[in-house]
Amino acid sequence: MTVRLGALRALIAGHDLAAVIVAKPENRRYFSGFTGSSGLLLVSADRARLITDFRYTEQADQEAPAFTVVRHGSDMYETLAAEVKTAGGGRIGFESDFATWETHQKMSAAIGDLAPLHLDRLRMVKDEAELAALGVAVRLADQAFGHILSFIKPGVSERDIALELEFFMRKNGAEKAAFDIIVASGPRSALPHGRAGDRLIAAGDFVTMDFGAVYDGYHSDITRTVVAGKATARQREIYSLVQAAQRAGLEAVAAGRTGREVDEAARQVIAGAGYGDYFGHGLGHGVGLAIHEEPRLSPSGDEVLAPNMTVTVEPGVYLPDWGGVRIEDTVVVTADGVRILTASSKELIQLD
Ligand SMILES: [Mn+2]
Repeated sequence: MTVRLGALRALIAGHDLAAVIVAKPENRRYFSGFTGSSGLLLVSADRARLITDFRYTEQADQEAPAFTVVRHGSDMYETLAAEVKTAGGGRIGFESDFATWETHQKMSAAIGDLAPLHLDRLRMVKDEAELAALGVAVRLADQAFGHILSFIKPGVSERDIALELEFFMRKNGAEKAAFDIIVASGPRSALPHGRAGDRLIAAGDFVTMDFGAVYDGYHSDITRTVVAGKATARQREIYSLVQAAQRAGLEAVAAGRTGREVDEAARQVIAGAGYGDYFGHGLGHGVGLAIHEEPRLSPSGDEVLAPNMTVTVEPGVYLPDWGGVRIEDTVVVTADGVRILTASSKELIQLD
C-alpha cells in the first residue's frame, strides 16, 4: 500500500490539490485494502482517512492498517466535511468518472471547491501480488473450460452450461464469476455479448463461451468457441481467420506500443480477409480489480503499454443469422512482448 499511496500522493501534488476523495470500490480497495461495500478514502500529503459506517469499522481497521478509520453517522458528507476542514484549505480532488450528479452536489455543498480527477490509470501496472491473484483467477477459468467440454452436448441449454461453469469455478475457489457468463450458440453466437438463455445446443452449433473467475478481487476473462459436433468448411474458415487475428494481436503486444497499434495488427488480418465490418468491437481491455479497465486495445487506445499491464486480446467475427467466433486470452505485457496467462487450447475443438 505504501507504493500505491505514494503514487496517489504524487498525483495530488501534481494537480496542486490539498487532498483527494476516493469512492470507486476498486480504487478504494487498491489504495487501502478495504473491501467493504461502503466508505470513502480521504488522502492528503500527510493523512490517510477511511470514512465508513458502523457495519464496517472493525473490518476497515483490519484491512486498511495504513488508514485511520473514522466512523460516520447518518450523514457521511458531514463527517467528510469535518475531516477536510481539519486537513486545511485547498481544492479537493474527486473521481469525476464515478460520482453521480447528486453525489457531486452533496460533496460540493459540504466541502466547496472540487477538482475532477481520474484515478484508474494508477492501477494499470500490476505488482507481483496482483499478478499472482490474476494467475489464480485465470487458472480457475482454464480448469472450468476443460471441465465444460464433456458437458456440452446437443440438448443441453446455454443456461445449464453457464451454471455449470459458474458452479465449477466457485466450487474450486473462485469468489464469484467475473461477470454474467456469456454462452451463445448456433446463430446466437453472432451476438458478441449474448447472455446465456434457454436455447438448447443443436448438433453442429458453434458455442461461444465468455467467462471468468474472481480470485482475491482480481478478474480473469476468457472466450473460447467450440463446435458441438463436426465443423463445416465455413466454420473452419471463420475460426481460422479469428485464430490468425488473435495470434497477430498477441504478437503485437509489447511495452512501448499503443493500444491502437495492437488493435490494428489484429484488425487488419480480419479486414484483409474481407470481414472488417463484422469485427465491431475493440481488440481488448485492461483487466484487474475491474473486469474492464485501462488500458484499452482499440482504435481509440492512446495508452502506451508498459511491463506488467494486464490486458485481454479478443478478436471476433460475427455474421448475422449465421454465427460467430471469438477467441480471448488474458495476458501480461512484458518488456519485449507478452506472457499469455490463459492456457486453454485455441485449436478448433469439435465435440463429437
Ligand atoms: Mn473481455
